[in-house]
Amino acid sequence: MNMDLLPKKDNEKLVIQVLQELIYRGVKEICICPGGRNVPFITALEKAEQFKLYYWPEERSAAFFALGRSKLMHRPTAVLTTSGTAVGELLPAAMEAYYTGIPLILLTADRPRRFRRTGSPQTAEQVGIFGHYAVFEQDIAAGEPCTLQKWKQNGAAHINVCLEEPLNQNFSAWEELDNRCTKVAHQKGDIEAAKAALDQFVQRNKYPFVVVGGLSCQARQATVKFLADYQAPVYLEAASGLRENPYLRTLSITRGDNIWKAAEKAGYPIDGILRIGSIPTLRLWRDLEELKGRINVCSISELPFPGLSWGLNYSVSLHEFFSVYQYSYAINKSCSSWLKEDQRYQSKLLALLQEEPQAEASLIYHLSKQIASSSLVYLGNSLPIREWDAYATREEEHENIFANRGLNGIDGQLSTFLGMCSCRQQNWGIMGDLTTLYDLAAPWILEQLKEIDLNLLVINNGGGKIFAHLHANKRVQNQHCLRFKALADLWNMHYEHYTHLPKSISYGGHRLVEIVPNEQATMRFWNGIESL
Ligand SMILES: Cc1ncc(C[n+]2csc(CCOP(=O)(O)OP(=O)(O)O)c2C)c(N)n1
Repeated sequence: MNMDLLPKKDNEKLVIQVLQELIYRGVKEICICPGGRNVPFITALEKAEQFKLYYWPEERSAAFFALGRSKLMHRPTAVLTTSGTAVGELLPAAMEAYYTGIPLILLTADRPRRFRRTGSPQTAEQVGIFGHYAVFEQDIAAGEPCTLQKWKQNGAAHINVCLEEPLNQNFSAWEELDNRCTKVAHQKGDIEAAKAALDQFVQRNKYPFVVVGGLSCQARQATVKFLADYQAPVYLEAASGLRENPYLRTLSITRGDNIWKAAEKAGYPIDGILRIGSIPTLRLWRDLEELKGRINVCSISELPFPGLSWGLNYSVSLHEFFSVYQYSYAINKSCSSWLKEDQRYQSKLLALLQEEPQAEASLIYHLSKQIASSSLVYLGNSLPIREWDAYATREEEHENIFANRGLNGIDGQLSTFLGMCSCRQQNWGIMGDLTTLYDLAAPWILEQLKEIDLNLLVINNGGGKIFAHLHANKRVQNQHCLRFKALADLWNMHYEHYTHLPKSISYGGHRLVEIVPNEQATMRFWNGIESL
């Protein structure tokens, strides 16, 4: 049999069919992780003008980078792998995509089906490998149609493509591709049910408190209008883009710790929590878990997760919902003494931040003053996002704050940040040291992002300091004395190291800025905060 002719054509048709489907679904960028089995795709893509290509030697970072691209561009990005363990490396990003509803395409090359369960080289059970975390999956071989029509772009879609040998071949059929892209009909959710739930919430609760988590840009304006009408005290997380919103300043509670006690002391015993947007980082949200039956909770968000083992979530387009929701009740009880107390806390906090400039919180505060408000700021888990929420300046309106808060992982953070960087604005990523160590291969891509400037700030507090408050055993923190200059050198990044922040941190090119807080100052700061 002439091995060259038939399979060659089959692979060509199959690959082109899949790429055509990606174009229909709006994919414009593909992260290629080369291997043997995905050669037909690579050969085809090298000829294609329809896609921007990124080349990665490592799949986990590639998938998180693709997730960042999808977040930035509001369209799916694909990551292409070879067969075997390469496929498994995509799981963490798929998990994050699932909980944040970000569209991501996992395009995995596979060996032909007859090799399944044989233990034959580089043959894994790739179908079903992502379990829950592929909201759509298709396993295809030559002669079978590829369609993502049923995929709602609400998480990862897995396309597993079985390719026959020979894999090395030329492609001829590019001119046949159709460059049109189909529009996804985003589900609106049950707006009536959400209205009824919110009506009930506002009528029922005398002392409501609103927590706003991450919001899409589109949702913000209508949400602000509702909050300004509602006049309930509100905690605005940085990822909402509303933290410093001038229309909400007079309603905004800024102290995130001790909320229950502070409210009660000020004569405002919270009886209901209204959550808008993604699951909050705020401690209060975790406390709620224990308060079942004692507090009313209503969640309105774009995602289908209640974020508690109890309580209902109404999943709607926030823009559409708040554009039509008519608020027509009056809250009985004023929260002005709580707000006044909160303002007093703010002034004392500012004094403490000035007093301890080398404490970690103060470094974040000073950084936030230096970062232009138009910048994209990506906050790593876990202290950077919490510290920014609590201590960043409120004088600058930072609206472009991003993080991966689907599962709060410390993996893939640098890659997601790099995926979100663009030439449109300054790009600042703020990461913990273990978070940085987790994603050491991420800066691989910098060489392919030559035209983009960015500052990667590593807050090196010598381990997982988030655990300092939780565990007596210091080993839990994985303490270390590592410095990050070698990482900057490896990836040709400019390197700077600070214990005090200078008046202004340089920006331009690719920079790794290591910031080392003073442990004693941080301790003094914490003691100071507790006594405020
Ligand atoms: C993939 C993953 N593994 C483990 C954890 C648990 N975890 C949460 S925070 C943290 C330590 C983070 O340390 P670092 O990046 O230095 O940040 P810091 O706490 O000092 O701000 C760990 C291991 C996680 N969130 N994600």
